[in-house]
Amino acid sequence: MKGCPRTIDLASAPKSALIAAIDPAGGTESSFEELDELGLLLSNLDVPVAGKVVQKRRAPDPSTFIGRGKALEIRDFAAALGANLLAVDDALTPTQRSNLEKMTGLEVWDRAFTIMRIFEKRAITAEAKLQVELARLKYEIPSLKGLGRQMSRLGGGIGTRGPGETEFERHRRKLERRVKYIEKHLQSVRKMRSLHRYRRSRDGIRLVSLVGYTNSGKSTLLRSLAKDESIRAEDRLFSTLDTLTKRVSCPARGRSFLMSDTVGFIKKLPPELVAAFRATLEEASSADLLLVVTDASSPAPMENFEVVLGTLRDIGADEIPRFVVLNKIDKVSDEIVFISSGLSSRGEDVICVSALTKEGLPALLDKICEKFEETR
Ligand SMILES: Nc1nc2c(ncn2[C@@H]2O[C@H](COP(=O)(O)OP(=O)(O)OP(=O)(O)O)[C@@H](O)[C@H]2O)c(=O)[nH]1
Ligand SMILES: [Mg+2]
Repeated sequence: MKGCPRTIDLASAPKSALIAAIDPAGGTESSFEELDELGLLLSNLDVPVAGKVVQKRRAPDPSTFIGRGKALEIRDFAAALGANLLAVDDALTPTQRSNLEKMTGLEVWDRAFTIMRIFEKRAITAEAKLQVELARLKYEIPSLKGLGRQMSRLGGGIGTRGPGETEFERHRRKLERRVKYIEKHLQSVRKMRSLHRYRRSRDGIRLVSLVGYTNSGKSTLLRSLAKDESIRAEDRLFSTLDTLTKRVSCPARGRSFLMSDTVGFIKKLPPELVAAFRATLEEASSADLLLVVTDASSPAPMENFEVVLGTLRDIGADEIPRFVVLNKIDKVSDEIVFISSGLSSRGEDVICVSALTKEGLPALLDKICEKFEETR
């Protein structure tokens, strides 16, 4: 049933995708590059990209997003390439998605849905699974409301409810009950976490939180600093979905503190996911110090840093003292000076490291301890 929550069936996952975006500047080189990240998101779901489409438009078309003519072109392009999925690098309304599906004959995902599928694939713990389910329900319910209204027009006379509406309404109410149940459960997780934080702060234990773009090297940094090889770090997006806290020692100064790793950020992170992961993200927003881990070797480190700052603002963590940890310096050379001076000129305190080769880590540890000694 189109528009209903789509359960994940990896066996029937799309075989190849066309990716599309609109660009007010007119299908420029950079708008094609923008699509690279959507391609990377899809490759994390093992969906290869068959082709890219950029449509020059000042604003999205309210009913088809990309425009009717372009949608029909996409239908033919997909048939020629054998693609069976259209992924759009933006948020689609339920109407846009359903119209695009009808016009192209393809399954249609927007960027938020693509990101949620990766989260679904990565979620292992019960808490992560519940948080992803909550985000997915919140994302899907509005499209059911639209469909309920459409169905009520079929078969329903004046003042009566159509048979379709009754069915959709019943389904929607069931999903809303599930939302309430999950929210109640996550509320108790938040209370428990808040109690732990209260005890930690009462006992004078400092907490450093690692935040940053996905795949920037947060888990690798925690693994190196906490000297714990069991911490998983992988070259894939959203590897970490749960908060993991470890003790880190600074032998030179004879002190230690806690360091926590958490879920990574990305451009246009769906608000439903940010809201659902509140219990996890609160660990970052209650830290004494943030390390904003930034991948110096990524195609757009400054842009990624901006995205992270935006998300920190959304979760109320932008006022917490922070250092920018410019990571993966073993992979770059001249760019480091350029990026770090760009960040410093904005008033950021920058430290260059390689979490992998451990270059710069003693200086980072020292700087953290010095900061805590200043504010004792
Ligand atoms: N060359 C190099 N690779 C690094 C460095 N730090 C991390 N990596 C690699 O980058 C990839 C991602 O590292 P993670 O530590 O999993 O990144 P993350 O920020 O925790 O990613 P998510 O949990 O997915 O958000 C892995 O393949 C790491 O080996 C570094 O300093 N140098
Ligand atoms: Mg990680």
